[in-house]
Amino acid sequence: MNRVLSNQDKLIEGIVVKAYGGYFYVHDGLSVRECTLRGRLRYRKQQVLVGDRVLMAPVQGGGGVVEDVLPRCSALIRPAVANVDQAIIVFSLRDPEPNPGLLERFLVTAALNGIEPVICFNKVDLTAERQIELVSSYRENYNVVVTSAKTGKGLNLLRKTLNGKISVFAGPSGVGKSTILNFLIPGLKQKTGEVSARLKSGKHTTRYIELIPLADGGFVADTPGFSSLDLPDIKPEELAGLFPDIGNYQTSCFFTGCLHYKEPGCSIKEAVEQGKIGEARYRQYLDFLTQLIDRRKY
Ligand SMILES: Nc1nc2c(ncn2[C@@H]2O[C@H](COP(=O)(O)OP(=O)(O)O)[C@@H](O)[C@H]2O)c(=O)[nH]1
Ligand SMILES: [Mg+2]
Ligand SMILES: [Zn+2]
Repeated sequence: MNRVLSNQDKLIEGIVVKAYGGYFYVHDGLSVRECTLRGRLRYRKQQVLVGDRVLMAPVQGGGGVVEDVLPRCSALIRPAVANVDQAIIVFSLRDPEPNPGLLERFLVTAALNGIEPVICFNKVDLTAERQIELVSSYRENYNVVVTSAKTGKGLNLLRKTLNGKISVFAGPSGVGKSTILNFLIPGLKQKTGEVSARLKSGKHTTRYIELIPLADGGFVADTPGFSSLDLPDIKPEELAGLFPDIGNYQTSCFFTGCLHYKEPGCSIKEAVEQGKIGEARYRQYLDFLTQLIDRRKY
């Protein structure tokens, strides 16, 4: 079979790990090349983001030209990273105490962005008996890792979870995100134990996001993605699909616009009554649902 030779044959696939000063730094599995963009890419509405998988024409001397951007699987807005596979949502079991409402907002936000959430319960060295129940309740529906950045417990499992994927860390401040990242990425030296005064005052610091390659493959965004957040703008009828335990319970009332609230004969309410869907999760669902409905009234 005759194949038409073209420039495409010389292109190398890589991933943008940093964008800075008009250059795009592309990791091709072996090295990082400083690349410019082919002209037509510069004028696209959709910017090339860190995390984008690209086709690059290498240039002698180690540089390259980005010729094409491969289709994105996802794009986060803050931080602006494309193709994030998973969000490691870190909460400490103590100091500070976990805030389930905030955790649920992270989970729903990740689902909305098409990003797989992994819950990391840190500071297990400080844990009290009563929190074991909390951990196991999330285990039913989510990938959960229990860690201590102090004793090292669970961190190898966390490392395996990051393998081959693009991950961002998220979670409130003080839970141990930086300590964990420092452990996983030798030489990173993130500041720990202090709450940034600038972040507290609500100002955004200009920060260049960078993907750090992990020794076993995969990348971690060098800065925690988001630390506190509002419930995103979700259509009330789409909310149930973002709760895996409720959304996986695909039954007839999903096709009739049922909000699983006051509707008679709702099969989700039935499942809750029969103990097939956890009551706390259902209450959380109703709490978010009423917030979303209230928003639409104004
Ligand atoms: N006991 C205990 N302390 C931890 C653990 N992980 C982090 N810390 C401490 O918690 C504080 C906040 O950690 P930091 O990594 O800065 O949290 P971040 O705000 O989420 O980045 C620091 O004083 C850490 O030493 C842990 O697993 N156990
Ligand atoms: Mg930190
Ligand atoms: Zn229903």
